[in-house]
Amino acid sequence: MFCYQCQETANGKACILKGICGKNSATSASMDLLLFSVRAISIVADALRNNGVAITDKVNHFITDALFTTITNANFDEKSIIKKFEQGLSLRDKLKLEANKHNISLPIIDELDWNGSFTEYDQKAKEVGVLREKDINLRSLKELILYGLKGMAAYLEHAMRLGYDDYSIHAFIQHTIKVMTVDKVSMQSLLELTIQTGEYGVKVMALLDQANTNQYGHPRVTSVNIGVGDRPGILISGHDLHDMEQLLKQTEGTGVDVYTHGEMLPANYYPKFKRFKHFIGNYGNAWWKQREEFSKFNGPILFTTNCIVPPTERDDYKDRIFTSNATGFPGCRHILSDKDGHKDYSEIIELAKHCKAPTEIETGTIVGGFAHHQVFQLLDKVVAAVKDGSIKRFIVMAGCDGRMRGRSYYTEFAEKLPKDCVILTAGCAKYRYNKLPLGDIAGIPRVLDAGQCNDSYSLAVIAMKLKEVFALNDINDLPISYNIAWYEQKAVIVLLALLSLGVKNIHLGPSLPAFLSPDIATILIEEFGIAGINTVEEDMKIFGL
Ligand code: FSO
Ligand code: SF4
Repeated sequence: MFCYQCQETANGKACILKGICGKNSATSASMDLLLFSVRAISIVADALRNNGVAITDKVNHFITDALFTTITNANFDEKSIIKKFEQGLSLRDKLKLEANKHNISLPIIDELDWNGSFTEYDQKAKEVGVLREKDINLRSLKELILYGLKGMAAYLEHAMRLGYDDYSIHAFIQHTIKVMTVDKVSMQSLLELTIQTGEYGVKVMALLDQANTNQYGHPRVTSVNIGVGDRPGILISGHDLHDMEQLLKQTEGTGVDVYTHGEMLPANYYPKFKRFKHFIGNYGNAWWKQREEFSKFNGPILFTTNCIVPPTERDDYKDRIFTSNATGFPGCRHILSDKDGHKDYSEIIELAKHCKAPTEIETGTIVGGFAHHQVFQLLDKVVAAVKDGSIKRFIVMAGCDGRMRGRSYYTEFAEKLPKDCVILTAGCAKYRYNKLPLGDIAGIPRVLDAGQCNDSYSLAVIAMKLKEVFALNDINDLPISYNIAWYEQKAVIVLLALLSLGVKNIHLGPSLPAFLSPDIATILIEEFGIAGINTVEEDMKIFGL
C-alpha cells in the first residue's frame, strides 16, 4: 500500500504497511481499485457529456460516493468497497456501450480495458495506486487536486441528500479526473487546475450552505449543553444534517434522547432542530477521542460521515456502532436508505431503549452559531469594535483536530492570543480551545464558531463582507490572519477554496502535507505565502501579535 493523503501519514512520508488511521493494506488496495473505476467512468462520462449525451444521476452519485468512501477514516469495510469497485466496472462497461452507440471515440487506456477476475485484484491494485504517476511533481499536484475533489464530493453528497444538486460540479469533478488521467499535463496546467478546483470548492460549500439553511434555518447564537440527561441516548457524529433530521423525528416520543458528537455539534445551532425537546446537546469532543467517550456514552452511535476510529477488541462499544452513507466498518451494521433517501433507524432506537443513560463526563455549555447570517446581524457591533480598536485582529483557526501531540499548539496559541484578538473557527479544530474561558470583547465572544468544516464558507462570506464594509481592494488587507489545522481531505478543499478567493499567507499545521513534493511546496510558499507552524511564541511574532 501507499497512502499519504492525511496529516497523520507514517513518519510524515507515507503509510506503506498499515495506515496510522487503522486502514490495512487490503482495504487500501480495494480503495485503489475503486479509484481506478472512478477514473474509468469519469473518462467515458466526460466524453459523452462533450458530445451532448446526458449523464444520469446514477453515474454522478457513483463518483461522489466512491470518492467519499476513500476519504480518511470513512470506510474500513474492504468487502463493501470491492463490491462498489465491481459495480463501477459494470457501470463503465454500460457507458462504453453508450459511447459506441453514439460513435464517440474513447482513449485506449488500461482503465477502460481491464477486466480481470477476482484472483487478479491484488496484483492490479499494486499497479494502479498513487505511485503509478512516476513524476514526483505531477504526482504531487494530481494528488492535491484529487484530495480536493474528495472533499468536494463529500460536501456535494450532503447537499444532494437534501435535494440540492449542481450538475456543473459533477461535470467538473469528472472532467478534472479525465484530464489528470488521459491528458498530457504540465505543472503549470495542473497549478491552474488546482485553483479551479478551489473555485468549485467555494461553489459546493455555497450549495451545501444553501441546502442546510433552507432546510433547517440559519444557525443562531446558541449555548449548547455539554452535560447529560437521565434517559438513554443515541450519539450521532459526522456532517450529514439530513440524517440528523431523520433521527430526531424518529426518536421523538420514544423515551430516547439524541446527542451530537464531534463535527455534528453545529446541528445544535439550527432553529429546526432546536424544537426537539429530546435533543439534549453535545457529548464529548473531536473524533479522535471517541474510544474513551463512546465507551462512557453507553448507547448506540451513528456515523453519518468519516472520522471512524477503528474499535479494537477491547472496546466495549463495537456492537453499538452503526454506519450510514459512504461510511462502513466490518462487523458494524450499515443503515441503507430507500430510493427516496429515507432511513429506518428503528433498530438503533430499540437498542438504545435497553442501554443505560450516558455517563456524565462534563457539565456546562459552549457557545456557537456564528455563521454568516448571524454575524451579519451583529455586524454593526463587530465593525464598531474594529474601528474603536477593541478588536485588533481576527485569527481564522478553522479545520480539523487530530490525535497528534503537537496539536496542543492550538490550545496554547488560543490561550496566549492577546485579549483583543477574536478567533473565527469552523470544523472540529475548535475542540482544542472552545471550552477555554476566553471571554468576550464588548459582548462578542472571543471564539466565534461558524459550524462544521464546510461552514468555513461562512468565514469567507464574512471576510468578503468586511472587505466591502471597510472599502478595501484586497481581502488580504483585512485584519485577519489564518492559522489553519488540517487532518484530512475536506480540509484540502477548504484550503484550495481560500486560495482561489485570493487569501494569502495561510499557516497550515501541525505539519505540511506529505503529498506536497519539495518543488510544489516551494511554489505554494512563493506564490501564496503558505507556511507551516513554529512555536507559539515565534508564530505570534510572525502574525504581528
Ligand atoms: Fe473534523 Fe473529521 Fe469536518 Fe474532517 S470531523 S476532521 S475536516 O472529517 O471533516 O472537521
Ligand atoms: Fe495513512 Fe492517512 Fe492514508 Fe490512513 S489515510 S493510510 S493514516 S495517510
